[in-house]
Amino acid sequence: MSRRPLPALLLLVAGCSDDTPVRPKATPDAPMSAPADGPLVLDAAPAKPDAEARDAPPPPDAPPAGPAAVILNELSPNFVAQHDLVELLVTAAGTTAGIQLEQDYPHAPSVLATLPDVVVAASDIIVVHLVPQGTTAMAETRAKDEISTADNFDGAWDVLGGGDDIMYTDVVLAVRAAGGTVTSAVPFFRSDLTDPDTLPPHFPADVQALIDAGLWAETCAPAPCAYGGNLGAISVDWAGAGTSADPSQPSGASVARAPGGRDHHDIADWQRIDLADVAPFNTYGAPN
Ligand SMILES: [Ca+2]
Ligand SMILES: [Ca+2]
Ligand SMILES: [Ca+2]
Repeated sequence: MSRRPLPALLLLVAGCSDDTPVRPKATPDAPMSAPADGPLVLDAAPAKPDAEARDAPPPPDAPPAGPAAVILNELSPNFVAQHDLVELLVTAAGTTAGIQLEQDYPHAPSVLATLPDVVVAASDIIVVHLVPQGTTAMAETRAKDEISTADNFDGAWDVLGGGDDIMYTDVVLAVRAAGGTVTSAVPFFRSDLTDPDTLPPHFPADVQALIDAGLWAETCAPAPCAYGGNLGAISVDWAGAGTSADPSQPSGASVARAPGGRDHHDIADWQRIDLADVAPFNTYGAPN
């Protein structure tokens, strides 16, 4: 009885040995079928189409449900008739609903603008028109080039701010997320203000508060911050900011973040206003 299965095993062994050479044949056949399957790979795509079908809905249909994040990107606090502009750079896609731009943070924050529900993409640019009455600026919610007026920027989302402008002095501007948290704040400084009577008394403490909160990565010396110290060296000097949006004229000089959206929370994030520079003196509505 046991002898019969033995020959069977031998046959199997023999078969295996016969298959061994078959393997190399299979390997060569693989490449043979590969080119032929090339197009089939595209057909194998039936699996891909499904994947695409899954991905298809998200991009077009699913607007980023979460809140967007923005940082100050370019501005001038000294426009004629208080029609100040504030350019924001989107750092995280989503909706801008409820994001607020404030000044005098944190001792007495006042809202300059509350952004509407606009779904933006990362790297998008938003231009907030403060004190828009008297200008041709109109708000957009569907596309950056939705409305064309003399004051709208085709390359940016135009948003209308409130009736207050930015004080051209030493002041902290902040961005508050819809959830209530201040996500970004920058201390701006006028190096041309020397009369003690013109210096905003709360500014030094505001800057110290930013540093203590981790919103500004500079250090006052001596600490805490005071006008007698290095306040002017660790704040963003916007002395010389222009009075118009004309990019070809010195009157259109803006204070702008470094190209690429550098955001290390220090003065190196910002470019100094240099009126010796040739035009353009600002890049409102476009990358810096
Ligand atoms: Ca102003
Ligand atoms: Ca626009
Ligand atoms: Ca710009």
